[in-house]
Amino acid sequence: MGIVRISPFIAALTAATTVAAHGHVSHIVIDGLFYQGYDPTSFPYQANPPTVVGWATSQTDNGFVEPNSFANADIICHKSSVNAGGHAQVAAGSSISISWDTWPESHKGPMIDYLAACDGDCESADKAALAFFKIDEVGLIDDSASNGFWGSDVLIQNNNTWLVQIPSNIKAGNYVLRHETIALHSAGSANGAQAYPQCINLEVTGGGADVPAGTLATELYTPQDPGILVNIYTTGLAYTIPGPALIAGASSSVAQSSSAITATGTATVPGGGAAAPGTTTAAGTTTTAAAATTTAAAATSTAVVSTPTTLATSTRAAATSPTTAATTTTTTAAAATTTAAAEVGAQSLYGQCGMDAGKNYAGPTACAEGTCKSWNPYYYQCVATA
Ligand SMILES: *[C@@H]1O[C@H](CO)[C@@H](O)[C@H](O)[C@H]1NC(C)=O
Ligand SMILES: [Cu+2]
Repeated sequence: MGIVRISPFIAALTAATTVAAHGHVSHIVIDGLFYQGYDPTSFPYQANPPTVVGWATSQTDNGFVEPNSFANADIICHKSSVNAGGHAQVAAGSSISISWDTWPESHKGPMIDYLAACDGDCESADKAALAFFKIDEVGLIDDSASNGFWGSDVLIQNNNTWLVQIPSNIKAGNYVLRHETIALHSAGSANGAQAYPQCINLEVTGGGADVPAGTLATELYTPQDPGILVNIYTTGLAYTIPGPALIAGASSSVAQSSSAITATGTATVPGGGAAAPGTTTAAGTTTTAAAATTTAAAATSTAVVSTPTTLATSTRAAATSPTTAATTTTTTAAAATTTAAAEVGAQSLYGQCGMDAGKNYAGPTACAEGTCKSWNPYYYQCVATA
């Protein structure tokens, strides 16, 4: 039993449950291709919302699924979810960058990712039959930080972006990616945890032979799980991430970093072809290199494909067609990275640091405050010096 940490912020944190502060996955990036997600705050109001890779939900308030609903269908892919109309392709072994529009710091908790194989197209899969297997998880990283330093804090520090690797050993095919954070700021009370599942349709190419066993989403968690009913405002907390164990071949987490956007991909619809209505089909380029380290927006293109068999090639070819623009932007981004690395030699407390912190990490290496500590080969962090 831990000692209750003195925190003047608890009251404020508990009150900070205004719906405006919550978020959703706004987009994903795969190999530089930007794919729009489902925006629950605007698409439900549109007569003809775009076909995207993210599942539709009815939670227009960016809300959550409560533990009392963990055995109901809402826990699968959020409230009243409906299959996404399209999917994105990703090679097994590659990483997907998942961006939330925002995330409140008070909503601390684990980051968890699952995949479920679809029997056929994920666009028409029966969500109640999806069996999810876990491919990454990050819970409580450091209990010495005030109220703990969690997977959700890593998300926030990485520009509200989470990088997840698709295991290289799973069989090629169609999968629903179930990306989730569970906010634990009120989880000390029964039914106080908040699950925010977000689903994306993927077509995994390459891969191995593994067909991991999965768990129905309605059986992933119970309201009494030690990782669900838990008071995080204690010291000495040993947090148990809920859900099944990671599958063989999955790493608990890969180096978190931003992914440079080089082009806009379009959700591929079953039978081949780019999603048409509502999607951006601008042929022009919008070059806006971000000032900060690793992200640069670049060319916009629309993948147009004709047959299912040539999907991969066609999509990739179309995506890389604005060669000049992409090249130009890459140069700009590289320059920006160099500048940033040169001028930011100091990371703030709890920020990511370290020379070897990750192959993709290009941020500050030293700490302005605290000491740079290695949590794992991929994540170094500035922690308070004892
Ligand atoms: C952070 O994310 C926003 C929204 O996705 C993006 O516009 C911005 O360029 C990103 N910043 C960095 C430093 O990656
Ligand atoms: Cu909240």
